[in-house]
Amino acid sequence: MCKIILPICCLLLICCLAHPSHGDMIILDDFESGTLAAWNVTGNAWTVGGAAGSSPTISPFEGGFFARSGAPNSGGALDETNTGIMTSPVFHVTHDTLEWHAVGWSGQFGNGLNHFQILDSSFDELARVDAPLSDSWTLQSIDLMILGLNPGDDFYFRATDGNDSGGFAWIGVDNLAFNGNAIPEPSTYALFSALIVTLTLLRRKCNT
Ligand SMILES: [Ca+2]
Ligand SMILES: [Ca+2]
Repeated sequence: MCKIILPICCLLLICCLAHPSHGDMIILDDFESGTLAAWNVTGNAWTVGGAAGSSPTISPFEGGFFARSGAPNSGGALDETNTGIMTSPVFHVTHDTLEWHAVGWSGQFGNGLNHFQILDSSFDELARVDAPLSDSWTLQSIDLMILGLNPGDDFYFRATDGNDSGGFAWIGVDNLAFNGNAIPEPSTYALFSALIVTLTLLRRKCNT
């Protein structure tokens, strides 16, 4: 019996330990699908595009596409006067850090109208990050644990363009991702503990 149960327990233990570790990046959306079909979009600002149609040229941070609310000095669907909100599908906390690359403006000196938010499962705001006020991509990072979220909790990411001015009135986002430390759900810790206890008892029994 020991020859069967001991290897099984060891295998399960290895599976627990194989959980993603520090430094793993889990991309939630890099917008390479070319659409916002998975997102809830209101208003007329948000589209997914590439480098074309803007001056200065804003290229995606990664790949061929990023989400943008208008584009600098463009018209029509990419006009900076457009406003709107895009809200992510529900995400579940698996890492302690959420990060994304942001670009764009909210007035030349910052007026808070264009911003990013982390929302809880009831769509209440947990954190707000203003537009970076730059044509260059800027890494944004938030510790989800500090916001009071726990492993497995639902949350949403929202990008809002509320600025209808003719200039310095657009933002963009690319590579929304988990990073930092993986944080297993409580059930994983419970399984890990149970396996340690079982292995210890089995080793004692098998050695007698
Ligand atoms: Ca991309
Ligand atoms: Ca705008």
